[in-house]
Amino acid sequence: MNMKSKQRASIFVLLLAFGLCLAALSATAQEAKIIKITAQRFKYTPDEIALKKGEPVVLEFTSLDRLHGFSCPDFGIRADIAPGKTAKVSFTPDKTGRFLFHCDIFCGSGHEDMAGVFVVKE
Ligand SMILES: [Cu+2]
Repeated sequence: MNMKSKQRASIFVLLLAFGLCLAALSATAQEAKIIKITAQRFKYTPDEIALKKGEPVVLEFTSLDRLHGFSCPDFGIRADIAPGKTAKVSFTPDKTGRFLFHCDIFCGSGHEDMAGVFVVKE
């Protein structure tokens, strides 16, 4: 090997090592689980959602009719769910139990019944 090809070879090895490090890093970062939820007068589907304590999730809300809200005071999270848009809410449950969520934007008679529950287990 001449000088130039030696240099090229060492650059190649460096890039390869760098790439392997990046791959290892992204594999260890915990992937957030995506949960799709639809909102419509006057329910969420699904309305009971099983979660694991410490496991990050992304809730992806879409509305099938009009503007709704999502609020879960126990985890301090909320969102507007507007038709034609996806509302994303990221969180990691840090406690176990049953935690209610509800619609916090008045959407008609029946609005008070628009609710669901997170069931968080160890
Ligand atoms: Cu509502």
